[in-house]
Amino acid sequence: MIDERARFGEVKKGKKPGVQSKLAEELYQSLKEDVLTAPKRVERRGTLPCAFGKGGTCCRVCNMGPCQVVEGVEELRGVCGASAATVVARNFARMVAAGTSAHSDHGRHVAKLFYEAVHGEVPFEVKDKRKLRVVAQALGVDPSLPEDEMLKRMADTALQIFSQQEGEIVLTHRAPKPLLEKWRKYGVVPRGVDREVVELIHRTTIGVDQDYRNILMGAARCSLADGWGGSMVATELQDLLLGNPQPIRAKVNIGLGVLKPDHVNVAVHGHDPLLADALVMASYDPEILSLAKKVGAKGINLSGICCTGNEVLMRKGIPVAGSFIQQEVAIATGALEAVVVDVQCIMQNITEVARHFHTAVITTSPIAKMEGAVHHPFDEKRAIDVAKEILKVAIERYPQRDPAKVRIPDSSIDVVVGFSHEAIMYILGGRFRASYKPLNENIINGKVRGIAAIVGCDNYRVDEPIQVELAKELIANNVLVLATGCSATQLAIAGLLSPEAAELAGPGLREVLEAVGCPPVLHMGACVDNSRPLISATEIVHTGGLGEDIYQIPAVGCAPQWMSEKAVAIGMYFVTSGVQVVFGPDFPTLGSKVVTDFLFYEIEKYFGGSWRVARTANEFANIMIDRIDFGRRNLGIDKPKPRVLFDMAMRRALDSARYAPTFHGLGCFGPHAVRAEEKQES
Ligand code: BF8
Repeated sequence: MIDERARFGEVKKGKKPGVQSKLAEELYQSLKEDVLTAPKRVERRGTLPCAFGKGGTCCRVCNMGPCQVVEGVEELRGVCGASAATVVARNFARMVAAGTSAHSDHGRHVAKLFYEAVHGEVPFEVKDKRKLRVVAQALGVDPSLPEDEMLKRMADTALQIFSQQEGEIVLTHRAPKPLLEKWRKYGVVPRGVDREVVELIHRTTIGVDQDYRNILMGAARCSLADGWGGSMVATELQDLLLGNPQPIRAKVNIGLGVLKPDHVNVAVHGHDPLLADALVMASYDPEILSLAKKVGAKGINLSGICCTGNEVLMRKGIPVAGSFIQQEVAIATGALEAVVVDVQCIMQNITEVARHFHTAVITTSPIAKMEGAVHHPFDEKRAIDVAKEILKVAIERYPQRDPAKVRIPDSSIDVVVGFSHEAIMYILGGRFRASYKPLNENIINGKVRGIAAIVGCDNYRVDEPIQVELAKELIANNVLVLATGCSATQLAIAGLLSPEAAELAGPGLREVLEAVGCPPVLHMGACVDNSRPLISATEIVHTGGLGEDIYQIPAVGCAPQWMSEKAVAIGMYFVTSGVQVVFGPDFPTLGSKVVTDFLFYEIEKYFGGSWRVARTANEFANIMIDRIDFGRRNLGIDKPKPRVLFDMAMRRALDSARYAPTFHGLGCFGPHAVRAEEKQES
């Protein structure tokens, strides 16, 4: 265990930590020696991360410590007697609570905005009327109510998901029934997001829950409040307010086309798409354009970083400049007038890099201020006005740009993004019969071996883009890849989000992709949108032929360079939903064998999912393909034989289930209802 931990953070000879690409290396090299960047900080720290902290065996929940504990050594328990298992489980659970709180505070913000929008208090309105009634049903609101009343009830229910003290978060009822019943049996159905987070923090304080299994089941419950609660609210209501992503062409990478030398360049960075959306609209405002022209620029050019970038990429086709580990290099181009940040994954160090350029770092959230930044609070009530004020700050910086410092490489990449779970239904199911049936059939007949989600962060302690090699290996083995977050950006930059990349796929997958013109890696959005693959998995189950529960689908997930606590919460809700999740290049419980065994093996008996750890792309691919093949064997679809998906009796049973107005999966209530709704719109 200790050896495994100690290997993390080692940088191979000739490699640079956190750089991961030639382009980033060149941009970093262009900086003066005295600019302290994150890769330099990794090198200058000169030490590997603390082995106790890494393995989860440092306890600092009281002032008798910090206690560094060692499993199996009686003298090296905590002062209070806490065992390594207790300490490791507590630390893991606290990561889940922190990650859940981050996604859910974001979700609450969106729910509050939705409430204000339907009560006419903010200038936002529902854009996606088609999805509206599906979400209403998922929230337990009667979709046949008059729209005004339905919207108000939806807003109340969405807020209640956070504040509810008892009962079950209603969105968990979207899960396949057998899974929901397991959650009920083991007492992990979340009651309300706030309650689960507060309780988990409480039970992991000094002298409360000391049974590692009980703590980890608490973490499971809290994580479900994230995936099937806070995150799902964020995704679904953002889709309603800002539009449901649909496949769209765009550009990524730090390069010409993403950044424009003759424009005022503004990067949006963080996670909240609301301000970014307003900035997009404000960038076309005649007053703003005329101000930009006055300072000699041709206009305003927006790009994105991290998950705010993914949000505007998915919905508007605004280019993404980079992932988490590219936030400094974007500034190092010398061509950014402003980086507008909201919340999460914004490194404190960007102000250090920005101060060597003319770039303004503009904070906009009252809960996320930074030293060295300009604070300009976002107010949804005057969204466009605030966005214009922010753009004016950027415009003022344009004349200060030093042409001698500008380096915009010629390296942008074309991508197709915007694969919401609904878009996948249309792309693979056909324009007039949105369905996962063709996907299921192709999994059953073996053309598509299975599905792998590559999600999560990139990490300055890692020296190679593991995701890219892994994705290539998976698609060559006929595995369809779904991606979100910074992993999606890495894969986009590697060119895997273009339909032409289908030629890298194995023959079966390639045939399916080329028939519909789809890339082999489907970008499903930001980290908070990991609720989308949950809904897709549920819909695959409901479509039929691949088991009755998510754990039976030949599907697997991974986060090869996880960095944030949010990734731990996401991983845990996937595991608790029945998915095997592979983390790398390390795992936060390796300091306790019993805790790790629980998470890697025992938990599978309860929910069907489990954790694994891998370090290289090869290790990831082996574990993930093995899991997919295991699923295929269990379903009896591992042999290449023609198979009839449904006989007529099954088909009739399925059709009657689909036409019944119950919620499941996407909350579909049958093609007739959708047609009626479309009629209404027209
Ligand atoms: O939420 S993938 S580095 S930006 S935590 Fe952060 Fe990780 Fe990127 Fe989005 Ni997610």
